[in-house]
Amino acid sequence: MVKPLEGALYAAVGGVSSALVAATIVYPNLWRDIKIIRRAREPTSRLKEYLSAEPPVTTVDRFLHQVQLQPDKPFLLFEDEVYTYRDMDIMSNKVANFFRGEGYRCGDTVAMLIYNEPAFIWTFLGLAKLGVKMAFLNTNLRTKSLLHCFQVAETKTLIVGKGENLLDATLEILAELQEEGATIWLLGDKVPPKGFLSLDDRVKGASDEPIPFKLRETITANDPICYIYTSGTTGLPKAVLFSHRKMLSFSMGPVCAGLRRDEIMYVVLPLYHSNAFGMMGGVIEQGATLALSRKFSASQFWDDCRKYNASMIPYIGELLRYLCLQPKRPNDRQNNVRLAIGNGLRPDVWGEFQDRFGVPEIVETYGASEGNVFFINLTNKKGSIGVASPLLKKLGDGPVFLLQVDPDTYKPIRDKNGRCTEVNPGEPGLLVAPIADTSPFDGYKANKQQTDKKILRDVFEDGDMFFDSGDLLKRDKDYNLYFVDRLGDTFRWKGENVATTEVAEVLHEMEGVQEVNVYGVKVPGQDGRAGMAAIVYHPGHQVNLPALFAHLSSRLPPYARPIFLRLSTNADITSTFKYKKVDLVKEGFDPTIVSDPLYVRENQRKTFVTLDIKAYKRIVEGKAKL
Ligand SMILES: *[C@@H]1O[C@H](CO)[C@@H](O)[C@H](O)[C@H]1NC(C)=O
Ligand SMILES: CC(=O)N[C@H]1CO[C@H](CO)[C@@H](O)[C@@H]1O
Repeated sequence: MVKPLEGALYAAVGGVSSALVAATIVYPNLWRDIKIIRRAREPTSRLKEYLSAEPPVTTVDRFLHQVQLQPDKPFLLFEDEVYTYRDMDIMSNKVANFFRGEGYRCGDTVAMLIYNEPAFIWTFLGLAKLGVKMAFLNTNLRTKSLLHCFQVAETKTLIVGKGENLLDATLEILAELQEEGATIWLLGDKVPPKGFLSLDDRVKGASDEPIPFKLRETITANDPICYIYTSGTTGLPKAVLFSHRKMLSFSMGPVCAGLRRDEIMYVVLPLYHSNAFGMMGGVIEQGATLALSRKFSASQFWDDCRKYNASMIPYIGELLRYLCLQPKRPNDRQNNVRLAIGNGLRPDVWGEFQDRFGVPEIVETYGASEGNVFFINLTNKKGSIGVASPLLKKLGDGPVFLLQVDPDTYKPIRDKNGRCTEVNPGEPGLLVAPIADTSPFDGYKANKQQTDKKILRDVFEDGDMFFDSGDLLKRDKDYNLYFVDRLGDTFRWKGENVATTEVAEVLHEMEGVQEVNVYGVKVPGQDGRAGMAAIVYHPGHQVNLPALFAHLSSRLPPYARPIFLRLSTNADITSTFKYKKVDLVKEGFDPTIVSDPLYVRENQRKTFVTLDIKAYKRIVEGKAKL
């Protein structure tokens, strides 16, 4: 496990040696731990150095350092375009000078709604050169959720990237944005519709003079570099304060995994998520090259890896699974990818992926964008996300704990003194990490209530404070950690977190809906959970399934739209809802178990159709597209 660690403790390990040999007899995991320490030591002390400088060394400083060192080195490959470090520097200077002229200053915020494209990166770099923060809006969001994300950022500026969908999504909320007095910039050479201004023209004409450092010299390590949105345990997405400290620690992930200057990392995940954004930080940190795709295409993926000569690929679990589901091709193993790094890889895909595509190493990490824990598997334990051993703890890794939880309430179990208890090896427990100066929890912007909800107090003694990850993990007797599941009101589907309460809110807008309970059900052969909505209608109400389908499609991003419906007239499934959820989840979508009528989404026919035993079988056998 590697966290924002205290590097000095690692340095101490170098000198000790023979005494430790004796220690392996009593502590058999010693060599493993030493291997981890070796691999993490250098990046860890680098991180510490950056953070302790005043003002701290930030990602922008690291970028400028690389520009000086290797201006002509390609930094970004996108489709058939190549941008060197110098190109990106010039473009970002133009962006910065333009916004500077418009009066933007250190501490201001600009929202951006942009797919992966070069402009994402130079706009980010340009604004960061001024110390202006960005709010990265999720390009899947529409209407109320999108507007909400813009509003919490407390900005008056929105930059919209290329792509019809983004334009449409913005047009849908244009009136509300204008009411807030927002200026809306459009990227690309399209003539902007009424209400939008063209940014490219302005930026092209701007000066490319370097930006004086003093414009951002007041930045501290805990200031946000950007806001990244997460759908947490309740309702609408929350804006995570993604600090410079966190950006630098995330950047060290690929560094720990050995990313070299001469290597190319191929990123297909959206840059507005912390995962891909942090990876880009790693590329900058090492002065390597980033190959970027607008979006993920399973059939195109390996051709692109070959085209770019990529040697490192970030993933989320589902991504590697989709690659494995592609028809086999004779050139599957012809690629230069030596390492995949990411999170959420399930053990059943791990081996298959490595064998089929000949990828020698997988580095599994764990870390939520808002969390204060970050693990990285630097051992060799299939399926493990990292190690939290007593030795590593002593050497400066922040401690983490797995707590017993009540399966009905999803809350930690407290003993008669109100204290929590750790689980035994092999048992799933709630991951918590103490909140400290070196592992702060920055919380969510303008949402004290949600921030407080993620803090667990009086866990082992009065007044202590822990970050509540909301994730169930287990550890084996050798202190390897394994991800088990997300707890409570969110579940993962297609690599995104679905907030059940947000889906429920949208369903409640439909006429005739009396009660709703949204949860995720396990589907064999699929990662995460498929969304299911149990709905109770007012007595006598006729359900209009196509209308329900249309409503969900217009209000929710694709991954959040329920796959299954369970319609009931029996109001008492709601009276004890909280506890009932556990049973509902258990019953799943099996029509032989569930007595209420069940329906499944039919995207082609734009409605829900009856889920009978035949349809159920097709899904379980992996023959139906969900
Ligand atoms: C591909 O990248 C590797 C480094 O990962 C490098 O050694 C090799 O020369 C590159 N091949 C080509 C054709 O550029
Ligand atoms: C960096 C590292 O050692 N990663 C390992 C994580 O676990 C897998 C599964 O055994 C190994 O293949 C990786 O090498």
